[in-house]
Amino acid sequence: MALYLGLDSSTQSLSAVVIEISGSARRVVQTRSFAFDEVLPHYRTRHGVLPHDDPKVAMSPPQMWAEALDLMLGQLANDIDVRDLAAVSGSAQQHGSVFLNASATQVLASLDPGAPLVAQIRDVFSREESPIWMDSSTTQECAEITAAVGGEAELARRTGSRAFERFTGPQIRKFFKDAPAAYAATDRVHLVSSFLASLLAGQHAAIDTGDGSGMNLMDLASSQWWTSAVRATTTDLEVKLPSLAVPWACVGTLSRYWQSRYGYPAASVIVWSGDNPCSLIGTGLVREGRIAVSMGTSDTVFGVMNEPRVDESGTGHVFGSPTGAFMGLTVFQNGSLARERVRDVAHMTWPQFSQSIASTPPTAGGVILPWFEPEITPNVRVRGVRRYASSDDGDTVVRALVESQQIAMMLHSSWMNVDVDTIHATGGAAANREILQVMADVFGADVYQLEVANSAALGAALRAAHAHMNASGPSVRWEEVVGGFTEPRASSRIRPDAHRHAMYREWAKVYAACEAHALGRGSDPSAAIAQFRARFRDAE
Ligand code: XUL
Repeated sequence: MALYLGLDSSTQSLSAVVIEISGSARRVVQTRSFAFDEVLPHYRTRHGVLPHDDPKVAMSPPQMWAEALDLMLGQLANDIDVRDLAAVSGSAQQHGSVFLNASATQVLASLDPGAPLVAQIRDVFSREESPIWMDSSTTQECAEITAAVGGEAELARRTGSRAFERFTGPQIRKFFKDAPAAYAATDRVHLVSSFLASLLAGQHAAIDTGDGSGMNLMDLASSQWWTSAVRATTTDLEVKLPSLAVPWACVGTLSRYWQSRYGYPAASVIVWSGDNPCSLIGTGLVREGRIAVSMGTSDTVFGVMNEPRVDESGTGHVFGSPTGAFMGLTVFQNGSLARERVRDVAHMTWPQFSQSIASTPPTAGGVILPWFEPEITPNVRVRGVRRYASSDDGDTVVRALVESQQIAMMLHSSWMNVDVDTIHATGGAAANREILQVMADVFGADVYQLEVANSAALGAALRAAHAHMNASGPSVRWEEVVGGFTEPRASSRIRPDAHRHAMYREWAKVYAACEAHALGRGSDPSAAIAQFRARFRDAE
């Protein structure tokens, strides 16, 4: 019997999933999760983030992540017999950075199993607080890096994304400018993922190409650091960056600390990755054509791409996929956030919200651009809801919102150029089958509800299994590894209605005209709306 451990260090919590794969037998052996605020209150974080006067600044204490890791591995060793653990890997929030001084190498290599981890690593940080993905304070640095590498399009083409405030390169540049002495005392700049892998292996771990592509520093095509971007970030960053590795690389074995303190074997430590690449595997997306739509606070659309196609509009991201191919990711800030606001204004319960969708004809409510908060996709910096051809009737407003959100997801993920046949829907709102019917009709694809609780931790466990099985025996395909863990229930399938899909293809053009108008890039869409109405008057 072989056990595989996947960890997920997210913004707010640490989760673990232990799976067993023996021949055709597959099962989840143990899951555990705890919130940083609750279990480690002495770090005084709120939802995992340190309070700060400047709303643009978002920092977390890296010692908290380390202490959580120690706690989790201790708990798991109590829960189950960990002697059969063959490999461990992990997932972490993307983009966040951990700055270590030169003492770290020696400290990592000689951790004493007799004392808690966190007490031993207190002095290895050249920066006590780590900037995380919610930080948006580096607009100036984004502009400087963009200009130095020859513009936005070039940066996106080479690294997979234009410069984003939360990406690691602009964050490193800000530290370099604001705290030159502390930057000079930095020996290694890790990502959250490679920092935690280093703690497990007792030596500096590599950054995988999936998380490396969230830095504005890696050349996607060659999977190497891109010298122009590295030099545009700081003068000497190349000597401070860890190496890059393929997503199935082994970065060491669990060090003596974990073995002697908790009884773990010398299991392989597989390079960690970002939460989005790991979720790709945890939701079973191992081939092009299948995408996932995750509907949480924000909505995200992601899927495998065989080629590193880049979003010309500059809002989507291309990351390396754990399969060795690529993944596209598009984030919509106003997801459940908007659904909840509309539901509250209409004084509805969720069942009533669903009933409104079911009882209202398609397109009857017009178009709603639900920018309750600044929107990432499309890029809208000043919040404000925009409505076209819509009434104040609660039912039609609900239908219009859900349709508009789905059309926005379809249009703004089309840069991935993936012929979508299957959608795996996850996140809280995926429980709502009326929303999923609109999704199926808009995309013209089968939609399945996916009931994976922690797709990033599961994805990390599956990555550990895949890497270990391929290194120790005949090669196994990804389908075989994820099989039995990530299939949605066949009975959850929702089929598209061909007639409604044809109608939405036309309505999507109306939506695009409204969006262009709202963004100041197009003329009044009234004529497009009237034309559509004339054509589909008798349709429903
Ligand atoms: C992706 C992103 C977030 C983080 C935190 O670009 O910023 O999804 O990975 O989950």
